[in-house]
Amino acid sequence: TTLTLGMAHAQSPELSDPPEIDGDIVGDHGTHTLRMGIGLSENSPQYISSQYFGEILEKRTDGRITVNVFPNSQLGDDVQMMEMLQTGTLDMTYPSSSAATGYVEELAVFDLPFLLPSREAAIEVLQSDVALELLEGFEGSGLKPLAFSENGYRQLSNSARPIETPEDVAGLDVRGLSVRTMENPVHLDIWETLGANPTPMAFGELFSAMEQGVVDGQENPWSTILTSNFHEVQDYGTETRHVYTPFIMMLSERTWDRMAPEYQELVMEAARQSAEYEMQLSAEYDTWSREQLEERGMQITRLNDEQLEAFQEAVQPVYEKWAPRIGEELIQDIQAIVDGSSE
Ligand code: KDG
Repeated sequence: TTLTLGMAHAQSPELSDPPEIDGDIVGDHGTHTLRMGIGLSENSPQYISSQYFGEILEKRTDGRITVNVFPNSQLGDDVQMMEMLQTGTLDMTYPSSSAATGYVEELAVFDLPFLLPSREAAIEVLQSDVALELLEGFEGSGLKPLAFSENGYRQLSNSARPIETPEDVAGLDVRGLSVRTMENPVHLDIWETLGANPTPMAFGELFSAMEQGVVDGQENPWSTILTSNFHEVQDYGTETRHVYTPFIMMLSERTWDRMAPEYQELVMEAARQSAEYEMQLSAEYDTWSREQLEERGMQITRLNDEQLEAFQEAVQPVYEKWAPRIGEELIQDIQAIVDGSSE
């Protein structure tokens, strides 16, 4: 299929079809039209899987529950949309876990650099009791978390210069790279520790900030860089894979409380199925997006082991600073799962 990526057309990767929607039609407990706001574009795995979520609900309720997905941060940024869920002016949103640390501070564990060495380990962790217990931290916030899925491995892009080492980030004879980060204290710390000038900013403002040179660069997965057309304003990429960010699919508790138990059960099941599908799409998009970016002229640096170790070493102080606040035990629990998954 050909997807229109902003101005550029691109063949999407060979995407897996979503699983068949089977299961009985649930009983008639009234109708709900769920409004869902997300930050990424219509071409993103986040959007495609959110549409599938809506299809499951529509089919299994014979059209009594429908979902309208609003992409491209058009209803607000992650923090604003979570606040809209709390007041009941929006039914669903799908933020990065990094944007939700104001509600559950321990979610910042996922912002620790180089914590999750592989997608397999990341999926194990996200499906573990340790991760699910983190979601219990939303209790009483007005936000009902439904499922984790994959935003993915974050990569650095910029418009100033090729970046191969932490020294390139700091800029010994030129100023440090100005890098947009999510509004998250650990991410700010990572880039400060690397000698950059970090600027926290909502995702929806990022393209124009790069276009106007307000920031030199940003960091997001390749599929986000491609499907948000960042390559139009970014010449250089570096495959740092410095953080693996989860998404959290969430529902307003006010909406949840208005639903019959049978609908609630179906929403949880549909969220789990669509999150699983999103993780599959995100994996299928990852390498393909990097190749597409190179085809569109982005000069991408693939770090060798020595260069990667230099970045891992340079950000070690971030662990020392944040581990006590996030919780040493939680970090050890996650690392135990990571070590177990590599056996
Ligand atoms: O819907 C998710 C986006 O709004 C955002 O969280 C994506 O990783 C992201 C970023 O850099 O803000």
